[in-house]
Amino acid sequence: MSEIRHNWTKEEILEIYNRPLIDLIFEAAKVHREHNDPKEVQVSTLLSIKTGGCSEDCGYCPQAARYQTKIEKNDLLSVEDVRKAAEKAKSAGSSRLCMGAAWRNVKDNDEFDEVLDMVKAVYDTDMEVCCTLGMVTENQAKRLAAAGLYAYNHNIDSSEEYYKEVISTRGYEDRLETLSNVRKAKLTVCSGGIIGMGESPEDRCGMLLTLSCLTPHPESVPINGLVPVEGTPLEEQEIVSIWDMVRMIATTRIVLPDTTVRLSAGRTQMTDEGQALCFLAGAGSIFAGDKLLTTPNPDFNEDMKLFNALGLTPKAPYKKGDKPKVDEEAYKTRPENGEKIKWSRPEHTIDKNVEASKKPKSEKA
Ligand code: SAM
Ligand code: DTB
Ligand code: SF4
Repeated sequence: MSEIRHNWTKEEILEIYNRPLIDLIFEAAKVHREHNDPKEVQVSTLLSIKTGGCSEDCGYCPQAARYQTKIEKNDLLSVEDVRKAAEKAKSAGSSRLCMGAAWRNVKDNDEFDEVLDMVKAVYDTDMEVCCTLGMVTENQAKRLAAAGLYAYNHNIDSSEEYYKEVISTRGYEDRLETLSNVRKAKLTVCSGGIIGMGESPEDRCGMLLTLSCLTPHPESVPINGLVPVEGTPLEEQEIVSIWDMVRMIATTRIVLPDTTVRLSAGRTQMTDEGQALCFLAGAGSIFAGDKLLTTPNPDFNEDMKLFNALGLTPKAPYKKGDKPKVDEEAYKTRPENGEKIKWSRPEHTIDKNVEASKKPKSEKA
């Protein structure tokens, strides 16, 4: 059985990434089979509970308020709407609901209290519950855990060096601080990144190095192919090649053997055969449903056809970890003097992002 290592070097990871693809896939498939049942794939459904109007400047993101994108903005959904969406996702075969909010960070306010009730409502359907709400304090993470949250998604997105090229309104260390708060609350960690933003293989391997230094390793690592969205600074990026995607999935599989590698955004840009190679190379999870947060995703029935063709089955909830216990009093108690989120780079801006935010809508038609 391959060892779980926290002492990988960048050179070792790059050597794996650069292997002849045919050898890389074979090795990754071996590691995958040692640690997981390769016929089971965990299926998650995304639900955007608050869309658009975000104060951050993430260069890939259609939800940043400063870019002129064509998304439909929405205030926070109701608990009832979320419950219905969870039931629908569950009956379609999803075992996890991941709720996303276009927030820089969570605040100890009425909206967060509602999110906690949403977590409890989804928990009551027996699905695994995941949230991605931006930065959180330790207390906020603990309240989410007490409401029945199973996983928190907070991506590091790229290497520390390349992160600065894409986002200026927060630093890499801010992301790592949130991941540490999530761990302190005994939640499972979901953290990965995006390829196709113009980063180098060294950056991709740098991201995997950061993830491999986390103790324990994240339970899940989403690998997103950039979806270039009109109006964002990265709108003109070329779609990442399938070979790069397979290479990244396989390298992640080998470096983090016990982690669930999620083949995430970018699947509409891939063929069935390309996705099959990703499953062979160690992808153990997908986002299903015809929408990610704001961009399209393959139709659920198409995914099930692909599963049938490959002999894959959706994984049952809580197969890799115990169902959390809810503590109503703990999650309903708001702290009196909530801790403030720290911001490590308050003066920093990125030219590319500033330029994109100044472009008038008419230039984009
Ligand atoms: N606001 C929260 C945050 O930033 O953590 C949660 C939502 S945010 C949209 C979740 C993740 O989606 C980002 O960290 C990024 O990795 C991914 N993402 C956003 N836009 C994307 C795009 N155009 N293509 C691929 N992945 C994207
Ligand atoms: C993740 O790594 N990918 C998902 C989920 N975590 C939240 C989000 C992908 C978003 C793609 C762009 C959009 O649909 O807005
Ligand atoms: Fe906001 Fe998250 Fe989008 Fe960044 S990725 S702009 S934090 S919603």
